[in-house]
Amino acid sequence: MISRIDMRGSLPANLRDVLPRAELDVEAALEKVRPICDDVRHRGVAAVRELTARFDGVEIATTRVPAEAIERSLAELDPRVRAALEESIRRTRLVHRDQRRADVTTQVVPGGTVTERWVPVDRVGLYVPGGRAVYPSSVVMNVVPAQEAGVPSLAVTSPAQKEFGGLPHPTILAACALLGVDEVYNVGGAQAVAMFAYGTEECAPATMVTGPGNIWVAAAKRLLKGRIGIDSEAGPTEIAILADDTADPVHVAADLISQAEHDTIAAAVLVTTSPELAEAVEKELPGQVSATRHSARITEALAGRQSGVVLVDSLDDGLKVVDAYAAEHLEIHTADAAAVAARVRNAGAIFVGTYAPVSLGDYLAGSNHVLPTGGCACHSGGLSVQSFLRGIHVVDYSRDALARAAAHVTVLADAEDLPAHGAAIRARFDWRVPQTETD
Ligand code: HSO
Ligand code: ZN
Repeated sequence: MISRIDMRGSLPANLRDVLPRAELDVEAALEKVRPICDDVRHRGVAAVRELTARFDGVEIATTRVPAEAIERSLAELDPRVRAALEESIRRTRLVHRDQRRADVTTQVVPGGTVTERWVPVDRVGLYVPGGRAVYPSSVVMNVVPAQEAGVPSLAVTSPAQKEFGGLPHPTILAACALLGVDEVYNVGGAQAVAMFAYGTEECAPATMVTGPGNIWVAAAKRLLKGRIGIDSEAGPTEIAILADDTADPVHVAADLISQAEHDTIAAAVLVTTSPELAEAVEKELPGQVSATRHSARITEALAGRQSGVVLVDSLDDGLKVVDAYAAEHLEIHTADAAAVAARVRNAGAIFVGTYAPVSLGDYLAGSNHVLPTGGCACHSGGLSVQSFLRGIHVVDYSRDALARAAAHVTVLADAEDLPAHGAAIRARFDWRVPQTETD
């Protein structure tokens, strides 16, 4: 059901290349997405409506979800789902509120300061997947950090669903209502990203778009970034588990399955020092898989070349492997899991020990579940308040402070053959370079 990769003996030099990983050909999708984005750019809402009919199979009269529909979804929401969403929002808000950075002023020289001022982007479009994956939890994970960053204008979009009369899934609308978001669109796919990038008659352009989506959303983000800010291009979800012989195979199997449930191309990777654990997990998987609803999808994900059980000689090697893999989610099931977790360098999020499974993080840990996939965790972090802020350097120098910098600036400007740069300083001092006093 899941393949094995034996790395005992010595680790391969090209670790990153030999580890199982899904290949998502976003480049190939770019060519298909380009005409879609151009169409939205030139024909606005008419194009969005036609594309929605073509790709989502539903005719929509308008792209903006009416306020009554949002309110109705909340009124009709199962009270248990409402309570769970409210607790998810509360915990996520607690964590993200603490992420807000203070502005920092550095006194560089007497009379010369640089302040880093954190300013939220003006307007964000938040993409929430629909279709097979309907994730109201992703509304929480996108909206809360944007709100805590102080973004003044915020819109959510999620694909039109045929069975809900062309509106997004009602639980998504209800989650928007709980978060106080009243600007919601029933648009999905590449056309949603283009709608936010260019704006339409019904939707003002946004400065940034965030949130996970399918390959078309990822391709549109890649195509339009620059025109619009983006978070990472989300790929299929991944779980890696680093385990030793203290791990419980029942938990390990359950957690691998839990993320394989997302997609036939989701990745589940176990890295272990214990051949006995590997065997026990392999034995445990089929029973748990067949007992669960989406067993066909999960079987495909576990059997795919993106998933596997990796055997290593030592925890040190295991750490090298998980660092090379840079998983979206990494669970640590070892003795002294916290100490092992502290040594990890690359992961979107780390889940420590038996009682912190990824599914807790997906909904209710307080952490964010929009995380880097495809190895991007070696250079990027997950969605956070910081994702919606820009640090603006505010430079404030007095006449004296500039005078004391003038000689160095002109020397460097001349060294770069940019004499007008130096002249801009001299213009303030009767076209002379003031003498630099040594402080
Ligand atoms: N594990 C997914 C997020 C999610 N899980 C939403 C359940 N719902 C990607 O981090
Ligand atoms: Zn999940």
